[in-house]
Amino acid sequence: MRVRMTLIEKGLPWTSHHLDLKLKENISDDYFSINPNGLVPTLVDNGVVHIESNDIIDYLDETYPEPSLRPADNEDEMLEWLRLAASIHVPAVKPYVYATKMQKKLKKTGEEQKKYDDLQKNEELKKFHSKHAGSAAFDENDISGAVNILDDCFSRLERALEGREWIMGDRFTLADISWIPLHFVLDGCGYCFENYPNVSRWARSFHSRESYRDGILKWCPDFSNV
Ligand SMILES: N[C@@H](CCC(=O)N[C@@H](CS)C(=O)NCC(=O)O)C(=O)O
Repeated sequence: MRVRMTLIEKGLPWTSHHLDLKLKENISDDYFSINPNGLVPTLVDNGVVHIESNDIIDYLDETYPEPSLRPADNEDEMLEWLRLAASIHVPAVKPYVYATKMQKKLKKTGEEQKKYDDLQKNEELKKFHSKHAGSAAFDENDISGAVNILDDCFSRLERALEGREWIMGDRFTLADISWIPLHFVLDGCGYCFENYPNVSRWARSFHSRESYRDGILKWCPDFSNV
């Protein structure tokens, strides 16, 4: 979602190779040879492979500078928002999404699990996925642990958006692109945004952007229905 939004905002052409995670299309020798974590997205640009969505959007904005998706100053603060989004992915976002919605839909067969365990070398991801392997399951504790972290982050975002249209001020930047998919996905999983009026106003603003419609909704009209 982040990468598509960035490509659209910058008017860059790309070829999509969509992987269906429910069909475990990411669990293959071919895909792990491109992305050693077996995660989407991956960008191949001029024959060079790029992984990690927050790094990819930063790379795209550095490499194809116009129109710029950085603030005129205070770039460090913008990059801090990207780092924060990346840092909560495995500790909070994934557990919340799996515990509330996806674990049954993404359950691996014994054979798929074996293939995954052979291919996956990243210990953090191995540990994460072992929590819904076989008869194991994410539970209420996973949800409450995740919610504590998410509440901290969205309280921070709420303060940052006080009196601002976008996270960095007047200009729409990579900080917004980094956090929009989190809002979309978590909202679809039932995370409550009621206590965050500034975040809700920000969401109303990004809902009218072409990059949101074509980079997110076109591919996934409603995350609560996936
Ligand atoms: N830190 C990674 C996280 C990517 C990620 O977790 N992608 C999910 C889909 S949103 C995925 O590929 N899940 C499959 C899996 O966990 O095996 C990034 O931002 O690129």
